[in-house]
Amino acid sequence: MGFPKGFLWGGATAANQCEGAYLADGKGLNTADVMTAGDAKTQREITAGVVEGKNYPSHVAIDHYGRFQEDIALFAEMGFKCYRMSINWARIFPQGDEEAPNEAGLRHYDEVFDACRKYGIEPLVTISHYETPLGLQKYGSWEDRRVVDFYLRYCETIFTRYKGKVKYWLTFNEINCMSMMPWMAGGISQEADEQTRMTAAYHQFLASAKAVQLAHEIDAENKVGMMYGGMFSYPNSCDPEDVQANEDFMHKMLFYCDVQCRGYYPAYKRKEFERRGITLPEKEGDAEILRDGKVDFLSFSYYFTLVCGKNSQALAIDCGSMNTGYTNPYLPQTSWGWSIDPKGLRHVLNLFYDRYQIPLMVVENGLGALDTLEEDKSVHDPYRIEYLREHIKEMKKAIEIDGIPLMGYTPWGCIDIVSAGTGEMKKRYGFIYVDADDACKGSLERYRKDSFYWYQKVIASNGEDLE
Ligand code: BGP
Repeated sequence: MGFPKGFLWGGATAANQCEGAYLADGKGLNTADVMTAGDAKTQREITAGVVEGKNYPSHVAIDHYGRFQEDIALFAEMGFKCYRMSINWARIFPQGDEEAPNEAGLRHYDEVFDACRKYGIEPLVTISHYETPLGLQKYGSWEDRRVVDFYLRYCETIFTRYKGKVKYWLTFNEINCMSMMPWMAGGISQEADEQTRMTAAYHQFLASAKAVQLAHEIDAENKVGMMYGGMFSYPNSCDPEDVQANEDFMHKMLFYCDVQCRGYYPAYKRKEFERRGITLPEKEGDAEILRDGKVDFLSFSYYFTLVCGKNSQALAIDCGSMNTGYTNPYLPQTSWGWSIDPKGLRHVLNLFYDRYQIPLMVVENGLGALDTLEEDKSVHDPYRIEYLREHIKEMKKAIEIDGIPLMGYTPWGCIDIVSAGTGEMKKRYGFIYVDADDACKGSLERYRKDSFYWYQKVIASNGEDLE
């Protein structure tokens, strides 16, 4: 019983949140590079280009670009079987629309993947993780169908270059965030209307479906997944109106999974578009592309659950947090107001498996918290161990009791990195502490937290030893 042999225990990062070196070796600007740091009460600012004197966390981050050998050695010390990371698109195509790739960028990731494989760590590569090249703004980014072809040129380049080194891919990070954070999700204005956001999402679905087929053609070993940003809610009461309102909220999110796992737009979404006068830029042959480009597995992030009801607020992420107007009185919250709901993870695994009957992977989970670096450079984070332990217990039940085919688990921010939602370093997730403040200033030295040693035991025992 327990976790299957070969379960992909590991950890996750994203290039724009850890690499830094934002202009090194020919890299172009991406959407993250013009987002300033904010905090739990101050929205990150999106500037037109880089403005002198403002704090852009992606520019230095934790210098994973220069320190990846040391970092991957630490991941290997924990016993990682898998490292989820992203390729920074603008390192490979600096403007996004070049004919030829940037060799220096390709060489960097050759070295990263060689380092992983040296330790027997499987890379799990997010092709686009909130890092759309800023150069694509000249086309209106994902609103323009030509960006589909630029994305596929990028995919063909990396699928071919890293054939034999990488076989697990994710097409877009949290693709459903196009509805709440279009700038991060695809370089679409935060003020864009629903028609624009749905047009951009449509093009990303096409791109994802074509990438799945291309990946299989280039290497039959390739497994390509989608990645859903964990928006899961419970109805505020058994009042049928609350139940319906919750269903409506979940439909707004789950349709992203329906399209990529079933291969077509669900009827409830088509009807909504009719009511709202939203039209999709569908062309001859598109339906077959979506049908033939279904993903091999579904991956998702899971941090919290929400509550929705008949008086829910509009769908909106505010300073990195989703506020529906309701909170769950049965659940504690983190310092950033995210509910802590381990049992919800088993519920969600069953929701997805019941809906799609394909393998699943939890590629983000973790506790963002204020950690303290002690005089002796130790970090005591029992709260993080507790959070992860309880979620791992629920994954185990999903496997043992519900028969869910769970592929792996890559907790988020396996090393302290920049928060996407707030741009802070102080919201720490890592098993490894990084000496950097919110301006990414500090020694950048790495220190093992107590959770580092705990997770090492979890992996060594294949999830049996959780104490
Ligand atoms: C998800 C992103 C990750 C990561 C995570 C944690 O939305 O996929 O990039 O940032 O959220 O959120 P935050 O960093 O805002 O605490």
